Amino acid sequence: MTMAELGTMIQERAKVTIAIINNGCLGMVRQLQEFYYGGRYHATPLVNPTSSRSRARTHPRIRVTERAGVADAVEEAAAHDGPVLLDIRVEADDAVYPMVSAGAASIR
Ligand SMILES: Cc1ncc(C[n+]2csc(CCOP(=O)(O)OP(=O)(O)O)c2C)c(N)n1
Repeated sequence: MTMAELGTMIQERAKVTIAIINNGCLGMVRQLQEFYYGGRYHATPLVNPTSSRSRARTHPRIRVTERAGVADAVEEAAAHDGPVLLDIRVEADDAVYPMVSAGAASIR
């Protein structure tokens, strides 16, 4: 239901690249579970639907698993005359800052 633009870009053969910074989880919620709930992770890891979905619907899908591969992948995507999905795998446990804890104000 989300990312309907994937379907549109395939249908229209649009020369569009979507890059997913794929941490394999609901990162913000995972981070709260890490810092405030002792790393008791629940319902945050994702079997990422983008992989199977893109295999079925986009050509090509380029998966990047090493930092060194990013530049080549971007060039490959740019050279392709049509839609591309860049699936850039990153670590799940990289935290994002600043963070606002649950119930706190975002401005002090
Ligand atoms: C409709 C709705 N449900 C739940 C949430 C709570 N929520 C905030 S961030 C988040 C996880 C987001 O994960 P992802 O989109 O993969 O981004 P990441 O944090 O990993 O960068 C959730 C579930 C929300 N903001 N909106």
